[in-house]
Amino acid sequence: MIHLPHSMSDKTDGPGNDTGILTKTKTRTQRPPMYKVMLLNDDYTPMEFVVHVLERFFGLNHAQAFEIMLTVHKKGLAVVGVFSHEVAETKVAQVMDFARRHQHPLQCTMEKE
Ligand code: TYC
Repeated sequence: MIHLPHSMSDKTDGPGNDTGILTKTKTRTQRPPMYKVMLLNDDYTPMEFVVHVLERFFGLNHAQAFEIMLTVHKKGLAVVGVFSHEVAETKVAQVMDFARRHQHPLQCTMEKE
């Protein structure tokens, strides 16, 4: 009994051509694409508001949130997390809506990794 790697499967050579010979077909397991969610700097959104956003929507503790906020402030942007497409879209929408409701120009975007 020959043990096949997980990426190989046995199949017959097909309908109308079934000789009973088993052929080995290589398969590739696809991981779903992941998306970076980023915060962008601006001159008007208060630092405390950005820290609050990072705690509230990204589950960061106060020290982590403050550090990322400072990185955005100094460098212009920072990745705040990496998520599936659906989760990334939800985070971006939540942040954009929360910023708009508080009349801050804070921008949050996503980008394929
Ligand atoms: N630059 C803003 C200030 O000086 C603070 C800030 C940080 C704004 C991060 C947006 O994503 C941001 N008040």
